[in-house]
Amino acid sequence: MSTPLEQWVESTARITRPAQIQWCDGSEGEATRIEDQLIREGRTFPLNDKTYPNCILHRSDPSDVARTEKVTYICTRNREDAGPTNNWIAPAEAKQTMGALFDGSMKGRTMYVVPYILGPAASPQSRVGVEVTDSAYVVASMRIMSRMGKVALDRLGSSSDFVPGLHSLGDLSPERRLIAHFQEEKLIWSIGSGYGGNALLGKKCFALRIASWMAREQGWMAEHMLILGLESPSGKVTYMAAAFPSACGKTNLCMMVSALENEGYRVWTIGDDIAWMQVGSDGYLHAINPESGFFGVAPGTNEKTNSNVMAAVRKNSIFTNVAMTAQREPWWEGMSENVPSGMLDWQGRAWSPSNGPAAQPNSRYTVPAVQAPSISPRWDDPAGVPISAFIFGGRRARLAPLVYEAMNWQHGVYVAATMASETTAAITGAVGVPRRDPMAMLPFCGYNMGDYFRHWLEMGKKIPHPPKIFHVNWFRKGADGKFLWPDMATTLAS
Ligand code: SPV
Ligand code: MN
Repeated sequence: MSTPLEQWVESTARITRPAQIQWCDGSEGEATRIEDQLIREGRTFPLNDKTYPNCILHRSDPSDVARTEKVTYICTRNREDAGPTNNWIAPAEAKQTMGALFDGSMKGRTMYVVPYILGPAASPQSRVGVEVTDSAYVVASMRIMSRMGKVALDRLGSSSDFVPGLHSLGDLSPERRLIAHFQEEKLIWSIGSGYGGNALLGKKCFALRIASWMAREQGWMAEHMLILGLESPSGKVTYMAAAFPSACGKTNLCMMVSALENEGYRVWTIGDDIAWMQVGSDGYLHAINPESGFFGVAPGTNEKTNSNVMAAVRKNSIFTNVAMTAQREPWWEGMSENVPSGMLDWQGRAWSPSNGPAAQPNSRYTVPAVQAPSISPRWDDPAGVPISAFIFGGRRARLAPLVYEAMNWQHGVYVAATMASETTAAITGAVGVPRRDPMAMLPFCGYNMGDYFRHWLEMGKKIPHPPKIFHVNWFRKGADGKFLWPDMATTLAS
C-alpha cells in the first residue's frame, strides 16, 4: 500500500514526466551532490574555500529576481473568499491553464521530493509540507530554510496531513509564470520562477498564504513578523514580534547589536520573517519561527547594519545575484566603502558602473539560523516564546510619526490595518511608491482582507494577556531631507 505522499508524488510525476525522481533525506552527502549538480548547471559557483567555506554564489535568470505579485493567485471556490486585495482565478480554470504548463515540464530532468517541517521538529504548532521541484537551487535553499528530509518524513509517517507544493522552473518565461494557492485543498502550484518567495514554497506560499487560511480556521495567527527577545541588565528577556513590509529591515532589526550593550541590553534572534502564534496555557500569545534560516537582502548589509549576519554568512551559505570579487568572495553595494577591483557583477560580466549596480538590488543571502551569533537559546523551543509587544512599521519619508503606542488591541488592529510603506526592490514593479500594506500582509494574506481584520479582532478576545501594540517609522525624514531617527543614516535598514 502506498502512502498519501507516495500517491501524490506519483500523480505529479505522471503530469510533469521527469527522467528520475529523487527523495531528499537532508543528509550531508545529498547536499554535496546537489551542490555538484548546481555547479554543473553553470549558474552556480563555489566561493573562496578559505574565507567562505562551503558557500556558493548563484546567478538567477536576469528576469527572475523578485516576487511577482501580479501573477500570484488565491484560487478559492468563491471569489469573495479571496477578497479585493488578492488576484483570483477559479480553481478549475487555474488547474487547466497551469496543467498545460506542467505537462511534461520536467522531461529529461530530475524531480526532487523535498519533505520539510515548518517550526521546531517537536512542536505541536509545527506543520509538514512537501515540495516537489525540478530546481536543485530550490533544494539547496529549502535545506537551509526549513527542517528538511528524514526528520519531516519521520514526523509525517503515513499520514495525509501535509501541504503539497508542486514547483517547476518551466521555461522561466515571465509570460508563463504563475503561482497559485488552492486554499480549500491546501495545495500550492508554482511554475516559471526560481526566485525565493515564488519558488521556496515553504516560505510565503505555505507559511503565510496557506497558513493564514489555516490559522483563521483553527484560531491562531500566521504573520509576516520577525521575532526577537530583548534582554535587560537584570537578565529578563522580553519577546516581541514586528511586522514590516519586505526589505524594510526585519532581518537587521532582529539581529541588532544594541547600542546599549555596554549597559547590559542584548537582542536575541528567534526569526526574521514569519511568526506563527497561538494562545498558550499561560494566557500569552506564543510565537514560533516556522523557518530555520534567513533569506535576507544583501545590499546595505555590513558590519554596522548587521554584524551578526556578516559573521553568520561566512560558511554554509548561498549568495544569490550578488557580485563576485577576484578573490571569489561575495560583494554588494554597501558591504564595504572600497569597491574591490576586478569584480564580476551579478550577471557575471566584468563590473563597470555603466552596467548599473554590481549586485542586484534584491540580491540575497541564505544562511542557517543557528549560525547567527545572536540566535536565541529558545529559538527552537517547541512551546515558542511569549510575546509582550507587536511593532508595526514601514518606510514613510513623510507623515508617519517616529513611534507611538496604540491605546488597546482594537486600536492596534486599526493602526496595523491602515499602515503604509514605500515599495522596495523585493517585488517586481516601481520602487518608492507608497502603498497601503495592512499588517505587512498585503501580498501574503491568503483570504479576504476584511475577514482577516475580523480574525484579528476575534483573536484579541481570546488572549488573556495580549501584546501591547506600537507603530514605528525610522524612515521619517525632516525638512532637510535627513533621517530624524538618531543614527539612522549609518544603520540604514536594508
Ligand atoms: C519578502 O519579500 O518579504 C521576503 C523574501 O521575505 S521572499 O522570500 O522572496 O518573499
Ligand atoms: Mn518577507
